Amino acid sequence: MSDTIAAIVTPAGEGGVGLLRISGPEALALARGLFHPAEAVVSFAPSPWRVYFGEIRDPAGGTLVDEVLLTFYKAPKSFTAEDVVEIAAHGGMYITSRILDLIVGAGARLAEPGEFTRRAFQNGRIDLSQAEAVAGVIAAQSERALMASLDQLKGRLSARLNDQYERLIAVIAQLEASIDFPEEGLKFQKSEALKNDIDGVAGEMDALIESYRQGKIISEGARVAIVGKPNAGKSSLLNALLAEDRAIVTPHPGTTRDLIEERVRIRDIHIRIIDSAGLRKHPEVIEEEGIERTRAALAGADLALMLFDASQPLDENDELLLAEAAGKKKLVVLNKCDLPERLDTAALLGRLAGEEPVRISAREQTNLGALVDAIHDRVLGGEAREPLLLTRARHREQLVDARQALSRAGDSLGQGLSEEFIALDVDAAAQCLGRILGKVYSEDLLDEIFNEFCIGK
Ligand SMILES: Nc1nc2c(ncn2[C@@H]2O[C@H](COP(=O)(O)OP(=O)(O)OP(=O)(O)O)[C@@H](O)[C@H]2O)c(=O)[nH]1
Ligand SMILES: [Mg+2]
Repeated sequence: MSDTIAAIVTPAGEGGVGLLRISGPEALALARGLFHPAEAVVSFAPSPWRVYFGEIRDPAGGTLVDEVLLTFYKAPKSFTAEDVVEIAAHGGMYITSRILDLIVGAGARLAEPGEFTRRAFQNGRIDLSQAEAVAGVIAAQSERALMASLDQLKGRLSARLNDQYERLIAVIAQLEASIDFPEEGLKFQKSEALKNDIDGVAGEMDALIESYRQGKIISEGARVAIVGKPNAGKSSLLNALLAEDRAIVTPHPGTTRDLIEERVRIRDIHIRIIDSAGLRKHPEVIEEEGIERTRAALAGADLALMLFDASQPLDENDELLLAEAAGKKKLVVLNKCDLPERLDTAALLGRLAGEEPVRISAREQTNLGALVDAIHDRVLGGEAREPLLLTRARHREQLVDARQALSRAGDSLGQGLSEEFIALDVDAAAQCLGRILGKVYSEDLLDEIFNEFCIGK
């Protein structure tokens, strides 16, 4: 039997409305001690899911605290699947905390971060991936991020994972049937069918795992580092993208010495864009530290904007850039296209096989639209083949483990190893799916997940 918890669920501060939530077996009894409906009744017995207007009064002395609206949600049709009372008061810090004090004084306990959602999970109203999606929905900063989390909250991801789970359980059942009747063994046909079942699930898992890259960028944003030799126009480009004079621009190479990080929004993606010190083969002492920071920024970036000065021939500093950015996901940008071209672009592109450059002038702000489109496409890396997006590292980790277990199972099957052996790996994969969905969980894991939540959620 759980106790009754309460919290202010709207953010701290002043606003039109401040909402308090009470959840647990005593929710209604507690509220009845404090709430006095406007329509005189002998004993207040609210119908569930209806809104009542009235007053909160301090039971000790009967002083008026606020005029409020009260709603009673009867279990199990409530956020937590327990009895819930919500009180909409005026949104003031003093008023809401005063009402919360009264509720606690009447016997409720202060809710911990995420505890309402945790109860919704523990009472079986939602599974664990749906509970996590609540945090994603609240944190969403764009339409796509919201859609990805709503898909999870509405159970589309759960439905898919549950389906995979059931299919793996069916495979295990077949394997066990063979274990029980060893004289028959795993007939060739049956083994082929099992292999197909396992491969089918594994293929779906691959697509989901792959979707995490996009899901993460959509929900958390991407880091884009502008890198190039001194004077290539990196700071000018940062300023052009921000549409403000953020970074100092001078004709002297070596102007920027430290990292400058700013946020821009490119369509529906949040980007942290980083301007850096120019890469120079023979830096002055004071530049060395800056170049080290450029390297660090490059290492941590999801995309390197490789900036070349098209009005100058390729030099040793450009060579350094080519070496430093090798193996990075990149977008090649040719700057200063307002000046006569002196860069041998054909030779350069020959060394950057497959890269499609964008020609701009950061100073004249030409072709920035095409650059922005290219950044967007490159960061997202094309349309995902999977419409559902994974957005949580925890889900991805479990799927990767599940996928590996299925590979082992497939190999064992191919080698004709014993059914017990194969079943063990298929079971391990199913357990991973179970951990995403919360079929299996530890209190520690729940603590970790719900501590990320705010109080009142
Ligand atoms: N003509 C022309 N000049 C540009 C363009 N972009 C930048 N410049 C000029 O190039 C010089 C260097 O520009 P910055 O933006 O400071 O270059 P940077 O890459 O940040 O240089 P460092 O910080 O020293 O590494 C300045 O005089 C700019 O006005 C451009 O598109 N066309
Ligand atoms: Mg600069």
